[in-house]
Amino acid sequence: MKINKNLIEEHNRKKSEEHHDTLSQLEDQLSKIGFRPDDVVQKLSDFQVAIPSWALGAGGTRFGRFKMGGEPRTLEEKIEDVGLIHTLNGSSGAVSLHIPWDIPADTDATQQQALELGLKFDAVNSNTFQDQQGQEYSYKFGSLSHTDPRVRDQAVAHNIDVIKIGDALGSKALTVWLADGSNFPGQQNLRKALDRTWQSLEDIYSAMPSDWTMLIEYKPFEPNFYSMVIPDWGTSFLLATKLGDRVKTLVDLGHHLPNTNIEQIVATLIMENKLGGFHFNDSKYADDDLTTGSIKPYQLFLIFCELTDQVDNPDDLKFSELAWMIDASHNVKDPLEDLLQSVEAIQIAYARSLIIDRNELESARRNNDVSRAQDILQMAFRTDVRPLLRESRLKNGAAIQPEKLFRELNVRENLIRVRGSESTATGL
Ligand code: LRH
Ligand code: MN
Repeated sequence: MKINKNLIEEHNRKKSEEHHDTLSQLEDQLSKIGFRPDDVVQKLSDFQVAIPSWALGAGGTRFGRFKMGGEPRTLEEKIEDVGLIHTLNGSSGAVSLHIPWDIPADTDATQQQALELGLKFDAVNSNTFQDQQGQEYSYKFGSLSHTDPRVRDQAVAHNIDVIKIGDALGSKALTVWLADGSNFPGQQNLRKALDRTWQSLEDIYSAMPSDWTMLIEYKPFEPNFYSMVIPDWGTSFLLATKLGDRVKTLVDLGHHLPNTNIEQIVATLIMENKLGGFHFNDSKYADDDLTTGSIKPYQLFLIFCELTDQVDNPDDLKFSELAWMIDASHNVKDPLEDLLQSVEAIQIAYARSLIIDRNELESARRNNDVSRAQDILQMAFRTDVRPLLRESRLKNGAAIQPEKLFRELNVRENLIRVRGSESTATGL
């Protein structure tokens, strides 16, 4: 389904007055405390969040999966849906593919379709956590860490194939997440498993084009429940440091044990120039893959506070070099609406972190004025920055209120009319 630009303009005309009222109020408020709202709006309109190709249908758990209706049945329909999200919010100009769930039959045609929708291809994801039809060796007991070199070679070859597909589409990064690990003490030689993983990653790294980046994603448990070969940021960081400059750590927000201080992990990775990007989502308990900002919006804000803290180190983090991606699974919400909400929540956290009075904050920190430091941070967190987001969407030719227009245009009903209520998307 394509959304005609006229429908966007008509929607914006209706919303324009209300929008400009709230915007000018916020602009006054921010100018009074020395901020240039236009700078924030510019940063927001330049900021694009990649949509995962595996999260455009209904997700599920082992306890059940409830069809959404109108789910994309092909890669072409998936890219169409990402294009639809991008048309509505102007901030989702990239798609992250998962191979083999989304192997393009014709990479030129796929790239052409994406181009027409204003989409690029962000990191491509390999998959050595499932066995494919006709696969010679099983990944039941691991892949890059497997005790059998034939299985490791098969997994390395798969990653190199994924790089080739990504390269043909213009992607510049490979995300490696391993389900490898063990379910019981004694099952695995932990050191040897990590050493084999390192060797295998080295083989993949040496096959990577010189302008590509490898993103190593860590996870403490699931689908293994005693040990994972890459369980935490430290192990990912260790491998990235041992392998080379173009290997970085990918932070999936759902891949942390309860109460982990993720913003501190991000701060450390930035300091070591080893932060490669994010899989944004939210969680209450485990890798729940819920809507970003739906459970812990303050944590998301604190993560962006570290990302935009460039007072004393202006050039240590180039936003354009990081992979900003969502990784979610939609069990009860409409996937497209859920993704619109996630992008909005990420932009809100980003914008709030850009209106922190950094000089005041640093002086409070230097003087150990703890309460003042918290007040400065929370002043920004308590600011409703949505008028800036709306203005950045206007700037990008998108809808002032994408979620509202999504509903007004009955997008899901239209997709069900075209694709049927039983259509099922590949992915999680
Ligand atoms: C693992 C993970 C990883 C994927 C998958 C879809 O939990 O976060 O990023 O490949 O989800
Ligand atoms: Mn992930």
